[in-house]
Amino acid sequence: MTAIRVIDSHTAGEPTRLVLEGGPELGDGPLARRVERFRTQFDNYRSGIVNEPRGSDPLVGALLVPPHRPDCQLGVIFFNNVGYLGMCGHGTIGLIASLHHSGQLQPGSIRIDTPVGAIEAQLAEDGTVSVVNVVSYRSAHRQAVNVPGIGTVVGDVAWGGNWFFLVSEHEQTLDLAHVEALTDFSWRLRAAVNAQGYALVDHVELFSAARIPGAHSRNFVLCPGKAYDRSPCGTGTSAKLACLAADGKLAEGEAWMQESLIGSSMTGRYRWQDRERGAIIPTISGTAHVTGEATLHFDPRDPFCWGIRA
Ligand code: PYC
Repeated sequence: MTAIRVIDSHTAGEPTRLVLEGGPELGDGPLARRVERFRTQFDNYRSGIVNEPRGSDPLVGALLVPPHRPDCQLGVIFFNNVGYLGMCGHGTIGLIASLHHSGQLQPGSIRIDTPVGAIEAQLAEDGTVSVVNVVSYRSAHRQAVNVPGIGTVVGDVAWGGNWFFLVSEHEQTLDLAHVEALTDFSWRLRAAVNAQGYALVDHVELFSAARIPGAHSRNFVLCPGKAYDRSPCGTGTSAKLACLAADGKLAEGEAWMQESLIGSSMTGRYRWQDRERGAIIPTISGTAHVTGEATLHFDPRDPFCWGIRA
């Protein structure tokens, strides 16, 4: 019987399951290549760890692996209910809080290899985690997308470690009572964005006015597996920072507090990597709380041993 040791946490409401022991052996080489091995040879592990009956749709898994880049101390591959993520901001904050909880990490800085580049995480004495993310940028500005049954929606395409379509002009109400309508709108929008030439976009991010004190904006982020992000989404906030920087709406070093649909928050800042090209290096800060430690059992006699798949 396969046994996998995990630590569960949540970052601003969004859950992360860190695999400490018993995960698939992906060999060596660049992490982008190891994700392909995960996808093609061990996808049952992904599904068994995060899908029901052990997990849930919003749960993001984090597999610790040896780093490939020589300047990194750790490597991580993030995955969700339908596939794999390039990077995950809330997941990195959860990973650091979990390693601290288990006594494997003390306050300070650590460089982490991911499939989309090296990141740096800093754990402060008060438990705040700051993640210096991969270079982020906007690749398309004010794209008009024709969404069947909805009409024209205008938004930006941006990279923050995952691909996002970011929309500020819409008539949706960003609160928990409207999750179904938000999900339906964003899901249809994503299909239209993909059909209109942006095939890689797998996250949709809607914005509205902030509600909590100090926040600059509230968001709703629909993830690739149709679950919405309970946190403000670290990679989504990085993409937002890239758009704000490109529009001259946020200065280098200035704080941007992003509020989520559930009223939790993360704070982002950026510095220019290449101002001409609109490339920024974002830093996202937040906190995570450990919610459990467990050994997951995978019984081959269990018909749902490797998760319930759509
Ligand atoms: O925080 O970057 C993030 C994230 C991506 C998907 C869910 N959370």
